[in-house]
Amino acid sequence: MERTGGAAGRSVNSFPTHYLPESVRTIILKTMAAKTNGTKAAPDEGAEDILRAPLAMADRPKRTAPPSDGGREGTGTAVLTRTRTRKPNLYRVLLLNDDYTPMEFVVHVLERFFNKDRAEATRIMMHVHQNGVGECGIFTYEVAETKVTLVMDLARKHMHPLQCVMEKK
Ligand code: TYC
Repeated sequence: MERTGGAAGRSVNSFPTHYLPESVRTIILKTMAAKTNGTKAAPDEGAEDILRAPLAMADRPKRTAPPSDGGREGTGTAVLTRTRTRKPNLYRVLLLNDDYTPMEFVVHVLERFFNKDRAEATRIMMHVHQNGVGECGIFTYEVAETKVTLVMDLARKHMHPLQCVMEKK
């Protein structure tokens, strides 16, 4: 009796890999071909490679829906996939000391744009005043860039020479 979903009589190409990234498909098909013709896949071509696959895999666009011929039944071959997530690059936002920006303005900047309370803002301002540079916070690229722009725009509007910069962590 013919069982649907069985491997018997099915070609390698009937395995539903159309929704997988090219790199995964290649590995699965190589593995299945090796099983079908009785040879062993080379160590660097086997399914384990999916687990060691470069991050580029995750960057490929993922297919959301199979084509209209529908998903075919499985062939008994396990499919190993792993999606990797990347930690975002982080940036320190720094204030630089100068001789002219009023201390109260720097405290205000720290409260307004970096959500510091008065005590913490004063501590950071004094640290910058005494050491030349100090950290306001750590953010992803776009957030850090926005904060630098907001600080610099407000400083220029009030004609203070305050400098705010970001540096990659
Ligand atoms: N040094 C400034 C003053 O004496 C105060 C100041 C602190 C300026 C921190 C900039 O980032 C700064 N008025």
